[in-house]
Amino acid sequence: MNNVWFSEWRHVFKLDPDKEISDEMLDALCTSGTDAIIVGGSSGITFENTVDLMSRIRRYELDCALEVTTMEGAVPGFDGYFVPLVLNTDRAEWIIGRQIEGLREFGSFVPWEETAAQGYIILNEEATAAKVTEAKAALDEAELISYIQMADRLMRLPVIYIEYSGRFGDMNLLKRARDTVEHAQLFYGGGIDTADRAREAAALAHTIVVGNVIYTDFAAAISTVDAVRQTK
Ligand code: 1GP
Repeated sequence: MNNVWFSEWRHVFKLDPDKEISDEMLDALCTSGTDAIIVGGSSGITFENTVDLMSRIRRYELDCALEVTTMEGAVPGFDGYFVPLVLNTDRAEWIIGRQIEGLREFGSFVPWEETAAQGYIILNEEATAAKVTEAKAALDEAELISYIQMADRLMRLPVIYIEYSGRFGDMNLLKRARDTVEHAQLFYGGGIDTADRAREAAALAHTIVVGNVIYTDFAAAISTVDAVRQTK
């Protein structure tokens, strides 16, 4: 794994600009010991709600990165930027098409040192991102390994993101992904809603991403931080 701005991250909270979060909750998240906050979501992202959330998080001393998924939500001022490429879709617009459009518009403003592509492999067909991108989520083990080899060895993407958003994933597949990855930092996200699940996923992925449970069971979300701290 390369030494990049996110290479030390083990635990990350993902906050959705389209969802409400109180100052008290944001304070608890940002002082929980998590390594970073990623701002991102699949719908309802605007310049205004993204700037608003960024400026509230920036009061705290932790990394805050934006996952750029729309032109409207491309906001300057974050510590880092991720550009997702959805690998397991046949629709080229989600692999490089929209990213090219974004670069035509904003290419000269991109802080390249703090910007990284994420190779998304979406494995929950019910996830909004899977529906929007028409991801082929039902990959078997052999197919998954081919995607990992493509992303890790051929494309040399810095991040491979195993995405089960909304559902806890198949840890056997995650293990195969981990066994296959040689260069990329392996992110896992999806359905981490207890300390045990956080521990299980963090034992395999380099970085785990905790999202939805923040909005449904806040205490459980906070408990995932310590759980990851206890794993290597
Ligand atoms: C979503 O991977 C993240 O992009 C986290 O998933 O919301 O299911 O925790 P959850």
